[in-house]
Amino acid sequence: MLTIYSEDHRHQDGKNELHNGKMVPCFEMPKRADIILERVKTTNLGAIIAPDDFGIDPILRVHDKGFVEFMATVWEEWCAAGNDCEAFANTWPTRRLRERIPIAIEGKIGYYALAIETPITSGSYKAALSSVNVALTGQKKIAAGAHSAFALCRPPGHHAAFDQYGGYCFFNNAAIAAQGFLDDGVSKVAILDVDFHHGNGTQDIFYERNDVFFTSLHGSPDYEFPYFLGWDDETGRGAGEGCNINYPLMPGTTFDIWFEALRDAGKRIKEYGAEVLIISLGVDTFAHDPISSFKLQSPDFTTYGKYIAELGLPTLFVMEGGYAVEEIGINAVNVLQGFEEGL
Ligand code: Q9C
Ligand code: ZN
Repeated sequence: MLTIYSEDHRHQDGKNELHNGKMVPCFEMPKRADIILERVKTTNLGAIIAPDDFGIDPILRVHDKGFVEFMATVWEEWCAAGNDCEAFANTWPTRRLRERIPIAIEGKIGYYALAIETPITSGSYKAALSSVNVALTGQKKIAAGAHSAFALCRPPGHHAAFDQYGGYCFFNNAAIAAQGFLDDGVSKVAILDVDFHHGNGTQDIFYERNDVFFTSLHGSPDYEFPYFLGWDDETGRGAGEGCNINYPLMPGTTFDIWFEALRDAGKRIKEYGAEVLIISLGVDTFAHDPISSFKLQSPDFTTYGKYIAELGLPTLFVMEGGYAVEEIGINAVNVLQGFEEGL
């Protein structure tokens, strides 16, 4: 399987976040991509190529223009306002406040942020653009006839909504790739999100559409980030009714329960009639992930990769979360090797 990778991910390198009452180093760190790349190499998964540059037009197909402009300029405005730390929000348009975009950067960042844990730094925009290019390069390879590709995206993307960043995500790489397939002539795309967290951003982007089917297995929002979306009564709206399926699962969920939900999701993808599949590949379902609570073991990733291949669809793997850094390469590449075994 071909891997697409860019060194530019390094430009996103935040310092700290709050976890269990302590400031700790950001879980979403450059080493994550380094370890995955190393595993791709040591397992001889296949060729590794650098992405092409697609500019911002494909991003504007799924994200708000004002939001993309904000991402391009936030660091400069943050510094111009006299801040000398990483940029993060401290005020939000919560219930009964107005959703009007402030001029001052302190207000604007609250308007566009969905959470506080994702630091914006001088290199965030550059890293986010490179991650989009990685996903789109994989998408183009598949559009040109490849059966699969691995977009080693970093920073991740599935929490990024139409006009919001957060949850370590800036632009929604998987959603941009899905739109890329549609723009290249595919009529039905499925996105299967196996990250531990609900893919709220992807759901948001396609909620009222029937050309992209979105399904996500994740820790129940009663207990887990992003907390405010991801229940099983969210099934899509308008033309999109029936094209969104969530599997909220209890903390402590083991592989047998998880895999049963995955097989149900796979069945729904087949029923929908998808022509292409995108996997939002988070491996934070691993038992030893420091911020998650599912119980998958490393060999389980191979098992489910093999099942994904049995769906028989051209498949683009887009890297999302996974914070047990030492094992992230084994777990991610196990899915890809399982997929190749299942062909
Ligand atoms: N105490 C992805 O996996 N909250 N994002 C962490 C830790 C944010 C995860 C709380 C988790 C975001 C792509
Ligand atoms: Zn996650």
